[in-house]
Amino acid sequence: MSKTKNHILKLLFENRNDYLSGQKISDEIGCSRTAVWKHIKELENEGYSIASVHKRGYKLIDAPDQLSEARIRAGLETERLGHRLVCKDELPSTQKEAQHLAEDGAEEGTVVLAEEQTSGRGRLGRQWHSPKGAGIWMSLIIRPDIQINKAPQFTLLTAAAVVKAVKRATGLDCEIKWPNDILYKGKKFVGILTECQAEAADVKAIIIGIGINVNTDIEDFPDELKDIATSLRIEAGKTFDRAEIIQAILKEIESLYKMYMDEGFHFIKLLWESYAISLGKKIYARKTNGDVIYGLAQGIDDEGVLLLRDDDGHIHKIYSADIEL
Ligand code: BT5
Repeated sequence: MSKTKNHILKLLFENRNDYLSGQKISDEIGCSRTAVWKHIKELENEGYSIASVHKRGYKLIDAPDQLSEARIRAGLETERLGHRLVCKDELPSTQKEAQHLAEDGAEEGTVVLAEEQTSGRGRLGRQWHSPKGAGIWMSLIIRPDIQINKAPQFTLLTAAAVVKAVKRATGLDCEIKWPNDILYKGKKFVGILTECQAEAADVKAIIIGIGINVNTDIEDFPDELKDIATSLRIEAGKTFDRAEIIQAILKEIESLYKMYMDEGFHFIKLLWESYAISLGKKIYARKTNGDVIYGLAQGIDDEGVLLLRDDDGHIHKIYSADIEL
């Protein structure tokens, strides 16, 4: 979408309840009223419904459910995150795209979004099912000045932020399964993948991938996910505005990130623990090397590592595993 058209759309979204005169738009953007009119017509052809009333101007009535830059920016309350938004119809993986952008020096706060991912991925090369228009498939680049051993803390920070944001945007209370799953009534609807670019022990960039099933219907899931996955629409019985959820997530991540940089991991850890379902329960941890440890999930340590006490009282530090409750 051209820059001018994007700007007009942003103004329309920001003034959704009022008419905006053609003159005001052309003054703000610095183009002629005829050019404004032309862009409005183009937007209508793209599916936007815009009322146009003589002497009053234009008013946005309805917009296609599409994650455009203008739609997300209007109502975005962050200072830095989402400063740059890269919105694509289709990508193999937003994570891969964000990795490339970060290598090329993209600034902190850059967000990559796709309506559909053709090779969405989870941890350890697993697939992430990302059908068109049904969810939020996004990757955020941040550049905290930390050592690499602290990077896993950002998975927990993100999970806590997403739980808060989902509650704020939808009213639903969800829970975290260590380290990176967010569940509603035991079914997964969010996955988080945190990847790091580092030089020696210093973090250069953290790429936070977030996948959320928002308006997915049960028949959209492949058979192997039907019993274990869910979506906000399935649970709440209504369709949600994905842009509002993205805005809420970026805002919550920004505020926890600031808290983290000012005060360290302590408060994030407490917040995360308050949402965690596995703590205090006996669980199986299937480690990446295939070993399974059974024990009591005691808590997480200050680096976000899961502490599991086996029946002999031995404490295992679990860095990466799948948890079965
Ligand atoms: C994750 O991995 O849960 C991390 C998923 C991160 C996805 C985001 S989307 C934006 C960004 N771009 C990417 O390419 N990825 C990130 P893991 O813990 O390994 O879980 C993967 C497992 O979750 C799969 O093996 C399935 O069992 C299940 N799964 C796959 N797609 C799902 C979905 N849409 N909803 C629920 N569960 C799913």
